[in-house]
Amino acid sequence: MSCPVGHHTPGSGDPRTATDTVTIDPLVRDLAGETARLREAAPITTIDLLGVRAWSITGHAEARRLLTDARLVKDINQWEAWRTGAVDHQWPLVGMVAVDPSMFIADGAEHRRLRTKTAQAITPRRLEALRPRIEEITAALLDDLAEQGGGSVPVDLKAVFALPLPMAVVCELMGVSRELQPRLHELYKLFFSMLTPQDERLQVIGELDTIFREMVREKAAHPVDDLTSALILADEGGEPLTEDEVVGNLKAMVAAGHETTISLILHAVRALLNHPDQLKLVLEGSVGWDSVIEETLRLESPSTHLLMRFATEEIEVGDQVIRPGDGVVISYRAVGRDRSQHGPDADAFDVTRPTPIRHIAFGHGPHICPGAALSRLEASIALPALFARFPGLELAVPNEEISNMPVLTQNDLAALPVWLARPDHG
Ligand code: PLO
Repeated sequence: MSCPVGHHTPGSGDPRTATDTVTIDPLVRDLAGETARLREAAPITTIDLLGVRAWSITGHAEARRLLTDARLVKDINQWEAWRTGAVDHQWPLVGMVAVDPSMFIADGAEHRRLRTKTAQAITPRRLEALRPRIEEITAALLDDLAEQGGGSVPVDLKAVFALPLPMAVVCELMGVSRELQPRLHELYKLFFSMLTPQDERLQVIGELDTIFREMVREKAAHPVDDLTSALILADEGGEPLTEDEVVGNLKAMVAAGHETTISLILHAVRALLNHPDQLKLVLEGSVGWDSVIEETLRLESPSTHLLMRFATEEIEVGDQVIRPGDGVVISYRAVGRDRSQHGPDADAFDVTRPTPIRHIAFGHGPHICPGAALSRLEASIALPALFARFPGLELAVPNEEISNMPVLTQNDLAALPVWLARPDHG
């Protein structure tokens, strides 16, 4: 489908008239090629997102600068294409930008009001209390893996390990019941997939709303010890969140909390299995798991393209001018491979890079990922436990056969088939 954006005055910096636009493939059939094209156009280029033009920021320094620039906002009403109706609910990516009020789309003081309580609940210090529970969930999933892949069959590490782990953790944190988790995953899969017909996606969005709204009402009546209940309860002095805002934050947390960490875990495992020399350094202890995690985040940012911010004023970036009303996407996968930031070998996986690896895969500025520490904690428990339990882990398909999901915004693998121990190796 396409949503033509018409009738605009041409100009060299107009995202709707530039000629060197990179078309983003919704089915992600050649991510390497696409990232390379974007990076060649660094630090900024125009992109075509299913018929809609926007700016894509691909330079590390420029992304950092723009992410703290108050002239770029999250308020969709600042988007000219939205105001004019050129983009509407028929656009397959609408669910990424026109969402409930939540910290994800708020600006300024309103943003702080929506975000503070959640952010404070998941600081590195507060998260230490969660560590034993994450270890327990991990151990149980490793048992499931052994059961399913113990014989002479390969097992999909995504379905049995990388997916249920972050899903269980974020759901426990927010107080989402265990029974709901498989359905939620189904719904989010349909939500993100660009193969889902748009009318079905809108139904999915409706069902997610029903599920979360019921949950919030139930917890408002009977608050328990979870983050959703904490968000409902009024703070002394502070302005309480409305039901819509709690629902919005809850949706954002569950979506971001499971979708992204799956990607981190799978890309780390895949990279290590493709680089046995580096895996050896890690298992010997000469390189830390934190280096594996940070290098994976840099090279394979779970967020390929983050939609979207809108310009309220003219903003110069490189030799381009972003105009008021334009949409701006941060293309994090390209940003992580910016050679002026990471050197000529920016495309290589290398856990021995000097630390800290200064990537911005978790964003930067006021919207920097509030769950970053949780994600790092999950990966730092899951990865060593997996390799300790299955030292013979191997990819069960050639690397080139591992494909991405048809998800435009997320760097999400379709599956990661592995041998826990290859039968012929004993
Ligand atoms: C998912 C749909 C929700 O209704 C709103 C929402 C909030 C946070 C977004 C998330 C959506 C999609 C995945 C995002 C997440 C924030 C971080 C995460 C973009 C749109 C990333 C980085 O991929």
